[in-house]
Amino acid sequence: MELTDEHLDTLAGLAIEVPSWAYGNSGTRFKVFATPGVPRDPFEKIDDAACVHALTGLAPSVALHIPWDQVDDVDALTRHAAERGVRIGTINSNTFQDDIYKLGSLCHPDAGVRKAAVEHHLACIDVMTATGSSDLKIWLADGTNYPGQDDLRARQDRLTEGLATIYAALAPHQRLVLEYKFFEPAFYHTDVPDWGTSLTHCLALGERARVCLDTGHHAPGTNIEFIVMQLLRLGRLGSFDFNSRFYADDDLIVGAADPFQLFRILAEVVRGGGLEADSGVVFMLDQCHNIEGKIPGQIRSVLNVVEMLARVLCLDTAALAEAQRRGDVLGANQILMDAFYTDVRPRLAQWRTERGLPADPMAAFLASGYQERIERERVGGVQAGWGA
Ligand code: AOS
Ligand code: ZN
Ligand code: ZN
Repeated sequence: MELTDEHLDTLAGLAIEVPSWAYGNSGTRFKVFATPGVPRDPFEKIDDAACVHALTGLAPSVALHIPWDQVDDVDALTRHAAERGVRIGTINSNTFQDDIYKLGSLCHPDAGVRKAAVEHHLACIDVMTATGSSDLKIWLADGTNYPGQDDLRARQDRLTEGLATIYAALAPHQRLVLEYKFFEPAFYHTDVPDWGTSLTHCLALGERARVCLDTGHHAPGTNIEFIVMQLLRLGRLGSFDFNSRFYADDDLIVGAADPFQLFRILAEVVRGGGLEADSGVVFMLDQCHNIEGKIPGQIRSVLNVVEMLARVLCLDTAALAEAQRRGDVLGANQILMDAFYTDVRPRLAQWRTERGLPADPMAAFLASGYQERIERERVGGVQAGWGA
């Protein structure tokens, strides 16, 4: 099927949240390469995010990480975002960079460390209230490296208690989104390793607790679209952290490593109602651009998501359902593959022009002079995570 006007209306409602940390320098434990022009503070990260939104029309909000994006005047940052045509989105907590968290945070054996971790989350909720953000995203680096190092079950009990205290502090319109990850930085066990564990905690917490699915956080070969289907079916998919991976948590550009996997994931999103306004599913990027340009990396990511979603919308769902009913194995598969192989790019370029946007946002960025200007004006930009 071709892209219809109705499909394009659906795409116009798409909102892809960008992460503030994508605009700073990042790297591996071997080396962080400095990129000229990277932001010196959270205000400049917002500026770069606004540039991505201005060129794509699909990235209206920016996720912050606290304390990386902590500023003295949160109201000023919120106003700055509005002036630039974007808003502040998900607030990500951080209990993995301070020495006290060496053995964990909410699961730590010491009650004093657990208290500090809870207090950090309460401070994040204060930021949410000031910025008007509705989601608190918790990704915990908690885990152990050696069997016997700590009591696995006691750590779950501590986690339950800590999360309950944080959840109780949320305002009625605010949500807690719990991200899982199968390993790293801990290598023997992780306290929230999978969607089952995250979901179990969310169900215990209440209606406003949901699972965050980071596409890079699964063992190789995991059927991620099945997890998407199940969480949507249960009404507990809170957000995506989109990225792609070849090996571990690579945080590469979404759709770069395995475009077909992104198609399959988005097909389940559409099938499960995840695009509906009331679905409560936030589409966020969680990426680092270690060797490529930061802003072009984000533009490419936004375009990859919209392009793959457009292909999903080309799926002839009626024909697919009929083929499935007939038990036509190869026929059904072909209908799905036909959608995947549809070239939607010319129509999307035209659509952007119709919306007053550049047909080719990447080319428009390169021609805009923005990169040259920030390279001139910003000296001493920061490493992702250590700004402000
Ligand atoms: C960590 O692996 C998770 O993906 C986090 O969502 C995120 O990448 C981190 O908090 C940002 O550094
Ligand atoms: Zn993530
Ligand atoms: Zn990750």
